[in-house]
Amino acid sequence: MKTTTTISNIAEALLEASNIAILTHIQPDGDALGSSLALMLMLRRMGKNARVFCQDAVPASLKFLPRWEEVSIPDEASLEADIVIALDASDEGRLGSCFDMIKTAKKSIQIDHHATNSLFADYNLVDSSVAATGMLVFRLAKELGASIDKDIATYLYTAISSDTGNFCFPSVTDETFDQMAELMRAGLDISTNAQKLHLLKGLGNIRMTGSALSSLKIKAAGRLSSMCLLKEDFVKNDARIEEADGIVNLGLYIHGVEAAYLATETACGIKFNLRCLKPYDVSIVAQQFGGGGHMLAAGCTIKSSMDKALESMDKAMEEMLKA
Ligand SMILES: [Mn+2]
Repeated sequence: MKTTTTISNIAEALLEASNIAILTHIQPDGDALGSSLALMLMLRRMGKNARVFCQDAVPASLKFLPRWEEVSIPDEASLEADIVIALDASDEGRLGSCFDMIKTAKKSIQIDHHATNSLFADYNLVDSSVAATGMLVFRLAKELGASIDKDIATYLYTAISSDTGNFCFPSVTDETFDQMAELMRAGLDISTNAQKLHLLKGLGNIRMTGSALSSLKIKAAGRLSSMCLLKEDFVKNDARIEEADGIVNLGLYIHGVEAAYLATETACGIKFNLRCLKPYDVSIVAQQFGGGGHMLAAGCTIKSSMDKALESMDKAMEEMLKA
């Protein structure tokens, strides 16, 4: 039976276990890897055998985290664990190939902060009031009596800073800063880590940003911005498709703009990243073209020429802004 649990029950279970497998979600982000590596190191310092598993590789942008190379894909040895604990994964699908380890585990636990969590483990701690899974791992550290050192502080800072948009989202609370104060006392080098986490980009991303900005158009009386990237831009800039991630957000950082999109020419059609400010809802626009997402961030693909796709998208976004 699926049941909800508490931080103290999880701490108790972990203290009794010797072999612990920590799992996190596909396409791991700062919260996923920061939370997982923090828990791994705490448990190892207590003499436990703890490992971190993830279906996908650590992205280059997070390779500043100590021990990132110890994150592995599920293997034979991973099935020996007394406890399998998933972090920051909202549902079975998000765990990818790691979900098999939940299915075969002697005991499975999860800690997460997504309101939509499907409670897939035997014991589930889901608290959507916190900004990051890292904040729940911090509470767990207190419960375990684990001391927080500089590396654990780096991991938890990465988790919390990633999921709060560097402490800008409405999910930030006084507890966020209480935890941060303790991380600072543990020796966190906030400026070096903030630079690595939020400022440093790959050369391909910077060049693609230049190409996207040079295509910028302002429409709908200044309320809509659009950018587009062609296959030849990727070739010219020697950039991979994922190096265009995040560029769409720049379109919203203009006074007066309430909605923005980035159109990217791909092998399967014109891919659109859509963004807007409240009270608008770009997920409805994305759905009109067979895509989906969230209210303020969504995406879809239109199978047509760039010109036709841009025309359809301009019309749909302008309709949204009229409503
Ligand atoms: Mn998260």
